[in-house]
Amino acid sequence: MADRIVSWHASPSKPRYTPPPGAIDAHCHVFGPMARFPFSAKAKYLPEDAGPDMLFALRDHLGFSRNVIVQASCHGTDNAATLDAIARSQGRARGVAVVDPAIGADELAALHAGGIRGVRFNFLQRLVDDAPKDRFLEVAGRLPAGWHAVIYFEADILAELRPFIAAIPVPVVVDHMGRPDVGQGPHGPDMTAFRALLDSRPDIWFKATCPDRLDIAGGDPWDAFATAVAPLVADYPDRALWGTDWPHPNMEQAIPDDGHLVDMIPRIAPTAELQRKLLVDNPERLYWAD
Ligand code: 0GY
Repeated sequence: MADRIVSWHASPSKPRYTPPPGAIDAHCHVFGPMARFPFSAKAKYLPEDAGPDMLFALRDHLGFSRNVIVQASCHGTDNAATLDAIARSQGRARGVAVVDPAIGADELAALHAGGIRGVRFNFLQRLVDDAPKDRFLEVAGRLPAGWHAVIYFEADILAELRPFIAAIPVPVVVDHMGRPDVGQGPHGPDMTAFRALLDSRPDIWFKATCPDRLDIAGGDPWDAFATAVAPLVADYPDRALWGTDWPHPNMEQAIPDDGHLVDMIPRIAPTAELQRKLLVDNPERLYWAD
């Protein structure tokens, strides 16, 4: 296998923006440590260790209070590293698991006890070997009460996924807004299609995340991202979440400064009320309801 990848900034700046008390970074991951939590044999990338101590130090440095840790594809369906990080957080982290759809009720209950509140269905071919919609729907019908499905896809397959998304029997959270081309602007074809999806169900949420992935052409300070995403947050203020995406899987080429990512928040959510919804109220409803 190839060398292990470092995809995170060595010394992120201190953001100028101060998040509100209780703020939640609702999209981040942990990698390993590999000696305790080996990566999946099917992993498409092999990262260096980026464990809970690093994550919690970053949380404090950026002025956040809590994390939602999303199981990264490099750990496959073994959620041990994510659960270990949640267990070490002293109640300040919850998580999203990736499961074998054949998972049983006892195992789902154990994940719930460990702080998991959703499952992730990943449709990116560069990250996973297969994405069986029928099996995803079957397990989505058996999730513990209060859970949701997180889906990760790119804009070019949104139309094809619409019947699948319509059939998901629990609330849906879309990672990185389904990766629109933000260069098209707030009312380009990708954002228009995404708004149509949001309008199709009242319980579809989205992560207004990853300017570093979606605005590669523009780059930091990611003006095109701000221009395209601020109207979406304004129009759907009760359904937006925010996260760093640390440790930025696969972002070897243009590793973002996490302090700069935090400084994008007032550009996509310009009022204190919007910021409070984005960073506290909305993720609390999804992850800390019980
Ligand atoms: C992200 C994005 C990516 C990777 C993963 O689970 C993962 O490996 O989510 C990606 O490469 O686009 O949200 O972390």
